Amino acid sequence: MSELHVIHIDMDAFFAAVEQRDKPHLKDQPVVVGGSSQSRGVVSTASYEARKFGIHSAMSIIEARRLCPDAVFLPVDMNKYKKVSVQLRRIFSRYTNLVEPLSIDEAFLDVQGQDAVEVARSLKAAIKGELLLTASVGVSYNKFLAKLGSDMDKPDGFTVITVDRAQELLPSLPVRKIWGIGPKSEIELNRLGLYTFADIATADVLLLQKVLGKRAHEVKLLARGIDQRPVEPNQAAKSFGEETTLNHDTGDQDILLHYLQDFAKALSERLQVPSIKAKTVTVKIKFDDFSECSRSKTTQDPGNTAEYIYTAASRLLETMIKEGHRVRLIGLQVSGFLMPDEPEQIWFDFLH
Ligand code: TTP
Ligand code: MG
Repeated sequence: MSELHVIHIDMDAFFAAVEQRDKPHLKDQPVVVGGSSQSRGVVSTASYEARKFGIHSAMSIIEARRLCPDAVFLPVDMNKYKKVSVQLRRIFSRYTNLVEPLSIDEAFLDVQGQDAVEVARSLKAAIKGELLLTASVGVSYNKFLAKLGSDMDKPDGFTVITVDRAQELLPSLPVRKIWGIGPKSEIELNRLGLYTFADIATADVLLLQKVLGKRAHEVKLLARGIDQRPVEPNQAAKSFGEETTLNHDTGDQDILLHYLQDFAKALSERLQVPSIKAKTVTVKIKFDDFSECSRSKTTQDPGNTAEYIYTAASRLLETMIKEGHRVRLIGLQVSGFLMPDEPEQIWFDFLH
């Protein structure tokens, strides 16, 4: 589908821009926001003025100080940036429900049926008018090209990539601009003589597989500007559960704990792949007289390891066992999800 309907928004120098907004004397100054104001830690981000000195995210603060001793170094004020992120999402939600947040300062919007260019303009204006911040926006007919667009004209950028524009633009772009091609793959592709999107688009898929494995086909399509992935809004919080009816009814707590351990392991794997954390653990039991009992524990400190789930579950089980009753079914459930794209979780990802 070639209709322009996907918008990608990415805030400019997000943490630093929020600081410059809130401390007007820092406007137009090199500002570095980093893990620590002392000489340890790494740069979270740098204002565009500081980037001119070569400072960038993930660089050590020591190196940043060396490059620009006169820059203003500020600690990370995560709670403040999270609040701005929430305000930003409220603005997005005025235009569509189809919002897929990618990180604390970045999201895709699907605005099918509306004038996407008009919506993108209005969004930028709302962000500037209400949050006093600038965003860079890409508008296109799929996610890959919208994201490519938002990155092309930073800061305060506005790029529309139509089918015709994609045909002009894509062939000469370097391979690292393809989604998922990191520095390592870039070097390996270059070694095979593949430097541009055009090279990838016309390369033998078997050759690409040497570097990209299963992704070869998808990358070849991306290089031609083809991307079928839909914008996927946050799923409402759900639950995952495992349960089993025992072969023989039992009152033996060790056997029941063993089941909980297996369930905890399985559930933890399901949570960890998409990097979801759960706040609530629930144990369910059916007794041999068919009576049922279910108890939950909700923590302020969500987790997704087998140990986290099992610890909560085993404590719950202790309170549920009834003297003289055997258990015929046992189940374990996790719910109250914290999705990976929620700001807290994103920050967690940065730290680890
Ligand atoms: P980005 O959008 O990658 O960067 P940015 O908004 O600072 O700058 P740009 O104009 O290039 O988009 O990341 C958003 C925020 O996430 C950034 O302001 C700080 C934080 N962050 C880190 O803490 N560590 C990192 O390594 C990166 C890349 C970002
Ligand atoms: Mg950004």
